[in-house]
Amino acid sequence: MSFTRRCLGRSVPAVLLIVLIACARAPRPAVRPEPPFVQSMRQIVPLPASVEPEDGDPFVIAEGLAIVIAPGNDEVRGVAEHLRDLVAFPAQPEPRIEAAVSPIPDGSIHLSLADPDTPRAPESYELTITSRAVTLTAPDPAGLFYGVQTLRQLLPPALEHEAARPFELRLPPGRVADAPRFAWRGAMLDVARHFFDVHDVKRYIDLLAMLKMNRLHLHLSDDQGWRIEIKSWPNLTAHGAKTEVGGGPGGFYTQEQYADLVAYARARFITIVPEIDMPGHTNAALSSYPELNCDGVAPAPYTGIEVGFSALCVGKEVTYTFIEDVVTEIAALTPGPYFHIGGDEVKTLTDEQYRAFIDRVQRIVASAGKEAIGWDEIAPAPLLPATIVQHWRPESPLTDAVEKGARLILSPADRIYLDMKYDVETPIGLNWAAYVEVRDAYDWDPATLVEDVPERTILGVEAPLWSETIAGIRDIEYLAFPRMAAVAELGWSPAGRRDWDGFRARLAAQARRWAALGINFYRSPQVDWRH
Ligand code: TNX
Repeated sequence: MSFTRRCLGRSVPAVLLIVLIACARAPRPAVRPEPPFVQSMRQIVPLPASVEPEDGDPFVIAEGLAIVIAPGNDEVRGVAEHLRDLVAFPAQPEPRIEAAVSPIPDGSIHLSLADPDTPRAPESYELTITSRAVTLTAPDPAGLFYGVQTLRQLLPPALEHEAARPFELRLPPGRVADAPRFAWRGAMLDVARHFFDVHDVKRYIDLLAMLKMNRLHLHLSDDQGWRIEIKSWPNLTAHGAKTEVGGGPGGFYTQEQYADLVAYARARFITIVPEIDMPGHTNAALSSYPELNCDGVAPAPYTGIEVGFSALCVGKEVTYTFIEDVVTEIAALTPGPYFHIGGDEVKTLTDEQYRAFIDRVQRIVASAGKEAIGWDEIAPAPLLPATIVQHWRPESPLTDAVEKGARLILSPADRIYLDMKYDVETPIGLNWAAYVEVRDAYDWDPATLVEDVPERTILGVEAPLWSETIAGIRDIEYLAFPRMAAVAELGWSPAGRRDWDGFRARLAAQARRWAALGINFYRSPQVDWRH
């Protein structure tokens, strides 16, 4: 029997076989190189404050491209290198980075810090593209970095493939003037319920940076595992890191690895916010050190997903020695100004005990030179002026926090908890707060979410990704994308300019780039991904 018949089965009629064989032998059309393709300026996510596309010729990135910068600023050079790596053609000379020359030579990309005497919003940028040159100006290196992220979305998606690119890179002419709405555009990753290694966290950082996000909050401890080396309390990792939900091997970051993550994020203008959750969510610590328990008996490690059963012994002095050591060691590795103390879901303490504990721990954090952040349960406790409250429970009252002058981060669980399933079919995730489709994540306004909370008290938004049900970067990507793009836009774009239909269309235009990057994103039926 012929190969074709064996493969297709005995019942294939002979006529059909002839047609199939003829087609297989027909000469193929010559492979044509991809035509030079120019992206639209109207597809940028998050939506810029102002976009003015122009008619005219594109800017062509040719061999020998120069990226021109003012000398003497390492962060600006870092941004130029990031851009160079993005546009470098494999197997061709790298674009040059040159010290500023005047006038700017034709065919170059010019990055410059704006004159400090002209006031501009922090992290803002202005980008002008003509067929002659690209100029990007910002008041700070972060703004330049965000301008480069905009440039990235104006380059062909195929650029993201690591293979050689046989076509020119073209940028559409026009002007973008842009600035973020909120200072806090955050994501939180729970590395405690399941552990994610340095490689996975760096990948997450790369994806956040692309969306102009600027905070990554790491939930470093919980009942199921302790994830950062503390040299003065070594059993936290020798014992407390070896578990995770479902009984997997767990893991932890050495202090060197944590410092490496902090530096990697910083080079992408992302501040790491470390969280040690307390007094609850502490079974891993309690299991590692019997003296932290009121009865002096260490509980067994925990690999389930219940919450609220554990608490540090708030009446013992050793508890505060422990906290001071932990906070001091982590603070020393963390250049960012924040330290998250958790404070959520404590079911075994009286209100009085809880409030006294939160009061004392904020002072420890302040002595280590950091501003404390806590989940919204801390609102009724005495708060230091610098303390930030993170809203998460859809019904939680925030008047307490606002009256005390606290700044707020908004993470409403029924809108931007990325561990919520999209719908009943979603194979991973939880649904205690809601099913959260892309539109639910996008279609609300931070300024009107909670009554009587003025916009000036809102630092911004943050999307937590709890990891009870997820185990690797593919799961992270599936739950985070596309909803992270919605969160980025809530945090970045002016309220009056954005709407669901516009977002939906711009989101669809991201699909090719995300696919080229290998992102395992959820193809929500709410978005027409073919565009
Ligand atoms: C609530 S949000 C928690 C977490 C869980 C999460 C699951 C918060 C402060 N506490 O401990 O992982 O729900 O969605």
